[in-house]
Amino acid sequence: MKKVYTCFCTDVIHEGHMNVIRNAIKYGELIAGVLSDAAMVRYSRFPLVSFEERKKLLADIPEVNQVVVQDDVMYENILREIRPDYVIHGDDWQKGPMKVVRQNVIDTLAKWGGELIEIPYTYNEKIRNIEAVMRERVSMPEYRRKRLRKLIKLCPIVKTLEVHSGLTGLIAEKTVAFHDGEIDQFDAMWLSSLCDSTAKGKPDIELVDMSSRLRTVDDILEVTTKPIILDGDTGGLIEHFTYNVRTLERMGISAVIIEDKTGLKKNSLFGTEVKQTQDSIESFCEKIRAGKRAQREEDFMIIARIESLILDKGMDDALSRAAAYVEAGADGIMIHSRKKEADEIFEFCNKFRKTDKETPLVAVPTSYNAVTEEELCQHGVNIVIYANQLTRSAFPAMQKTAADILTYHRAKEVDERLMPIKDIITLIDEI
Ligand code: SPV
Ligand code: MG
Repeated sequence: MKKVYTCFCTDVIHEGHMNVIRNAIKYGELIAGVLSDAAMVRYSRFPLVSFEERKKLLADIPEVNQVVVQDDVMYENILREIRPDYVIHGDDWQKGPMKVVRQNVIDTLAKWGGELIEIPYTYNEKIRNIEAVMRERVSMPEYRRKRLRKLIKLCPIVKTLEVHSGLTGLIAEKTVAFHDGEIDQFDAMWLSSLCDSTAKGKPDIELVDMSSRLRTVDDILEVTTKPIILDGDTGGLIEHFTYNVRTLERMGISAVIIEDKTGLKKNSLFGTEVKQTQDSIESFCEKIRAGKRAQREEDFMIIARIESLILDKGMDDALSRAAAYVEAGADGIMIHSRKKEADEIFEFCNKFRKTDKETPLVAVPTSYNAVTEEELCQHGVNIVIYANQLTRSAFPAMQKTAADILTYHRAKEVDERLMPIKDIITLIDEI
């Protein structure tokens, strides 16, 4: 009997999947792969039902002979193990990001003369509706909010990109990259105070108030599904912070990060060039405790951001604050640095991890940007935030375009480097 392999990356089995299955069994006995949760979040879909349920979904189909776990988006390892005569898949992966995965299947099967069979992808109104409902569901507050905690467990490091508008939200949501045979995308979004303020042409001094920040949050929520970490600045007055915690939870925000500064907040990357006052440990712990008391849902996270290294207060101060903030109930610690090298971040993480193996650590490698995700991960960092790179890339591009139009008194010279109109109008999905 010939062996046929197909892999599923889905929370529901619909008639499109059944069509693949019915075709598969014409070629031999069917082995169905179920993509692991960790692989599923690497590309395309965040699972809505548990891995066990997804496995059972396949095992319950009479035509399926055996169910195996596929740990990688790429098929190579599982195919080497099973050595199927055929892999069967819908022809929808011939275009778009999945074509790299398709090529990986073709190359691997060629090693033993196996064959890829592609059948026309079933795409009707009913399937379109099922997929739209699933997509909608992942964006709902109760699903989105808890997704960050799940990602911390599933991913070696949660890759988080700055967003400050619906458009930048779409970029964080949809960008997929291939490198060294790997497919990758961002896991979460960081709603930076610096970039949100900059987009509004305002300084990063808590001048853009929470109502305005929440407008931005809403724009992003409307067009994305990935979890949001909100830069909560100092958290403001305790009475305001507790109120905001509830609002953020209700909206489906996964985490707020508040920094231990007080008075007029200035951006951390100014360091000691400007006057910045660190809050006392007691007062900041009180803010954390009040926030945790106000919170209604367990999955929401309040992450404490330590500014000791930014303000040259030393490593011991940073470490004792970290311990105190965790004791007060912080669900994570963000340690910030404005050094060019990652040494002080590594030192902090190593020392922190000696006594605390669990509390998630967050790093923002803006100034120490040569550090790799792998290095951060090796030092116990759970979340990496690329805090402002989209804003910093868009700004000079727009300035240059404006200056060139003024210089040439027409738009022809700038047009070559612009996104075609056709592309920009198809960038946004219609419902
Ligand atoms: C932000 O992005 O607004 C931050 C990070 O708070 S930093 O700008 O590095 O202070
Ligand atoms: Mg900020």
